[in-house]
Amino acid sequence: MSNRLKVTPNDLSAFWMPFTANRQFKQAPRMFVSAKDMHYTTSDGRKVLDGTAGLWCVNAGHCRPKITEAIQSQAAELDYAPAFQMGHPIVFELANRLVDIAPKGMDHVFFTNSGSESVETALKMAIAYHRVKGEGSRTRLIGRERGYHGVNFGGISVGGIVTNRKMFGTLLGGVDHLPHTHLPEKNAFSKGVPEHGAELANELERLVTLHDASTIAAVIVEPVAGSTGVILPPKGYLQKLREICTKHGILLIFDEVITGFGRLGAPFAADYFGVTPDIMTTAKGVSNGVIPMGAVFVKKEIHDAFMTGPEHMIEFFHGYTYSGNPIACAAALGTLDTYKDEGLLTRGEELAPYWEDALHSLKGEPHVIDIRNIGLIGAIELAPIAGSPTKRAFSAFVKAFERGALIRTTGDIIALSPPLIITKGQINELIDLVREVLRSID
Ligand code: PXG
Ligand code: PLP
Repeated sequence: MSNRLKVTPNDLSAFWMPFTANRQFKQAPRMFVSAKDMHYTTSDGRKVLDGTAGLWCVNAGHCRPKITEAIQSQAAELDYAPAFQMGHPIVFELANRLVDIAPKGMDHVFFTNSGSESVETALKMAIAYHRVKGEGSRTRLIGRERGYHGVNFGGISVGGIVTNRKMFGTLLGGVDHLPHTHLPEKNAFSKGVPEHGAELANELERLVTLHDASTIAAVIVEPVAGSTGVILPPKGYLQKLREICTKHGILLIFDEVITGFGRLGAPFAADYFGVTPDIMTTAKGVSNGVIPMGAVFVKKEIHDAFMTGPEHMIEFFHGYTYSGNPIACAAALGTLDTYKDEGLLTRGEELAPYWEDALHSLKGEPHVIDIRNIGLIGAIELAPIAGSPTKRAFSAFVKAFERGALIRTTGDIIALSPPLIITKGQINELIDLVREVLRSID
C-alpha cells in the first residue's frame, strides 16, 4: 500500500516552502486548488483574479486546452529520452519554433529547466566562449545592483539583492556590479521608460578602466528588472550598454526570464528596445510555467565558435538531465501555439496604454510614493512603515488575496503582471481592488 496514505493530508510541516515566511504561512495557509484562464480557485472555494500570472510565468492564462492536451498526449507517447548523446524530434521542432520568434541573429537554443539554470548556462557559455576564441583571460562577470538572476551561485553572485546574497558566503570571485537605475527623486510617476539616468550605463566604462576589458567576459542585466520591484531602463540606457560592450568585446546577456514571451507587448524586451544581446536567458513564459523549462538563446557566432575540434568530442561540457525533456517541450509547443492563435506575444502593446492609465489612476491613493509601468507590468511603491519595512506591502498582499486578487509584493512595492489574456474589464477590477486595499491598510 502506498506510503502516502499514512501521511496526514493537511499536515503542513514537512514541506519547507521556498521564499516564504513558513511559520506565518502555516498558521493561516493560502491555498489554490484549481485555476482557469484569469482565475484561481482557493481551497475555500473563492475565485481569485490572477494579477501576477502566477510568478510572472502564466502568460497565456491557466489550464489552456492546447497546453494541457499536448502534455497529456506526450506523456503517453514518449515520457523521457536521455538528454545527452540522444535526441527526440520535438526538442528540435521546439528549438526551430523558438528561433523563428527570437530576435534576428539569435539562431541557437540551449534548454534548461528554470531561469536560474538558464543564467548559470549563459554565464558559463560566456566564459567558455572567450576561452575557445583564445581569450581565456576574460573571466570576469558584471551584474547590476538590485539585479535578480535566480538563486544558484552564479546568479546570486552577479545579482544584487542583498538578502539573496548575504547568507551564502563568498559567492563567485571576479564579479563586479553596475549601479541600479532606480532614481525616484528624478523619475517618480514616470509613464513607461523614465527620462533620467541613461548616463548610468557609462559606469561600465569605469569598470572597464578599473579591470581592463581583457579580463571581462560578460555583462548581465535584466532589460527591465522584475523581482527587485520593477526598475525600468532609462531612455537610451540599454543602447549605451550595448555600444560599450561591443566596443570592448564584452558579451551582453539579457536576462529575459520575466520580459520574454510578450510581457512588454513585443515577443522579447530585445525587440521592444531594439537592442540585441549576444545571449538571452529565458524560462517562465516559454512553457507558460506549466512544466519547468528554460531556454538560452545564443547568437550564431557564439555557437559556431564552439563547433571546432574533433567531431566526436563534446563541444560544451554542460547540460541537465532534463534539458529538453519531451513533456516540457510539448508544453512549450502548446504554449507557442496558444500565443500564436491569440496574438499574445504582441497583445500587450494594444493593452499597454489602457493598463498605464488604470495603474496611474492610483496616484494620490494612501501610501503611494511611485508608480511605474511598461507593457503589462506595473509597480506601485508604498512608503514603508517606519521601522517595519515590507510590512505595509505584505498586508496589502494578504488583504488583496482575501478580497479576490493575487498581487505580488517585494519590499514595499506591489508588482502586477497579469496573464496577457486579461480584458479591460479585468484590468479595472484588479486596479479597483488594489485601490480599496490601499485605502483599507495602515
Ligand atoms: N532571472 C530573472 C530575471 C528572473 O526574474 C530568474 C532568473 C530565476 O528563474 P527561476 O525559474 O529559477 O525562478 C528569475 C525568476 C517575483 C519572482 O515575485 C521573480 C522570479 C521568480 C519568483 C518570483 O518577483 N524571477
Ligand atoms: N547530483 C547527482 C548525484 C547526479 O547524478 C546528477 C545528475 O546525474 C546531478 C546532481 C545533476 O542533476 P540534473 O542533471 O538534474 O541537474
